[in-house]
Amino acid sequence: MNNAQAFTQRKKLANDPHRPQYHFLPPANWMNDPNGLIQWKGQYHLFYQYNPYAPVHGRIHWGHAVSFDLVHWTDLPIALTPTPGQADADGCWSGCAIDNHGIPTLMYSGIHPQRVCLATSADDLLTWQYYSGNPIIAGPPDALLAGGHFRDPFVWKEGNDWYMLMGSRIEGVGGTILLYRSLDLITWDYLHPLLVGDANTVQPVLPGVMWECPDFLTFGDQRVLIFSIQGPRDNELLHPLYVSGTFRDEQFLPQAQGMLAHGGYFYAPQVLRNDQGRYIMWGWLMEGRSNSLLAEAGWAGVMSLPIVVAPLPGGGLSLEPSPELTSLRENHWRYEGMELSGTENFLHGDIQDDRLEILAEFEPAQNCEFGFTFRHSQDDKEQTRLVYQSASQRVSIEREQSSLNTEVDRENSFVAIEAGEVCKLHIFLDHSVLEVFVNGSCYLASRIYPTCPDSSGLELFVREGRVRVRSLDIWHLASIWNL
Ligand code: DQQ
Repeated sequence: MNNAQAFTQRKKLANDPHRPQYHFLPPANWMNDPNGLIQWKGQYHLFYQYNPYAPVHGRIHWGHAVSFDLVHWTDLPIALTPTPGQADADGCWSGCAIDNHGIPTLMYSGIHPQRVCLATSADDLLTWQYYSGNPIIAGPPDALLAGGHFRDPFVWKEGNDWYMLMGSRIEGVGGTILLYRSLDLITWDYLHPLLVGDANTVQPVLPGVMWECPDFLTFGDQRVLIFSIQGPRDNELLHPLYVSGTFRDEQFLPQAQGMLAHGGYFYAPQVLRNDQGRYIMWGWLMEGRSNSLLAEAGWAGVMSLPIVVAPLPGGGLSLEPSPELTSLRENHWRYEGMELSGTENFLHGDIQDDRLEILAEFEPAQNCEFGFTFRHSQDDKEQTRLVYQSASQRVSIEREQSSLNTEVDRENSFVAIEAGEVCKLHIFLDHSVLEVFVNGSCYLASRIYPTCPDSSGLELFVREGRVRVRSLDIWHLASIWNL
């Protein structure tokens, strides 16, 4: 697909009220995982799992886009296409990009069976040549009984050695991430599992029957392993986890762990280390609506906002929206020092907007519940609430009234937060996407599909007790597409 065709597809879908306007998503049809994130000669390259022919997961290609600023993206030609008769004939599944002494190299998954493939570029990532010896690894080590699950290579270099992590499973035990080593990226030695889960665990410590999409971050001596978890039901995508620890003598010693994202829609993240050493993460925001609605819409899947990941003392992670996003800010409303109690809407000026950023610091009193409603219709029938509840120490997204359409998800979700004097919410609403950063360390994402043309109201409410608003900034955000 060339740029003019991509533009035509984007323009055709531009007026869909559910289609996000400042998130990356493909020109049309299906997208899932981010792949091969890399900064090359200053530009950010984003590849993604892509079915260019229909809004369903089919014969997967690698789509490709590029950005100078992490915010605005330009479509580039499809990078990888399944090649008949080759190891990736049925699909080019997830993988990574590396700089092999100046040669841009993709390592990705062929399927049926799952195996590792390699491609290189001689024109700064624009076109890709498949390695003639593909697959470079034909499948998981026999002894593991991985049931053929062996995908999503993540590769990095330490000294003279290349290391590779593979998503896999051990039958009857749980998910696992396998460790390999190589000197030339072509011949690989299997070492051992880097980490093994327990699918039968009562406490959800390291759950899941299959782990996919590994990534490994280095913060000095601290390492952070990231992967996404499949549940026991067929194709059940649960959520990504992180495990912090150390990596010595090719062994990973876990020290702390946590959920990378809450809400059930953010999956298969990858992290890019930019030239300044900053780690920036994107994940796939899944859809929450029926296949017939997706077919009608003609598109499925959105990339999350770029999220800056940094270490916290004790092994936790700080998660904040990338500061580059501030370039999207347009109309601004500001409130400060307000004491709120009672039942009115405290935002004056009747803000009607489905493309917003909100940055708010609250001082909640004991036993209070307050929050925002988004995409609120004039008759109150449609609305989505983001609620802070001090008694349960939760921030929830209440979706039961988010849409009058019964073919879309409307369950609630929440994240448990630590008690504190201040609750900081950083919220991004982009049509059907709602992303919330709580206190700089929790990230919650959801999807909403209101139906009424006037479902665009924003309100601030208190439904129990009282709260002080230290500061509240609201911006309308620009679209990133010139359509
Ligand atoms: N999706 C890809 C796989 C990956 C899974 C296929 C995660 O490579 O394991 O599109 O969403």
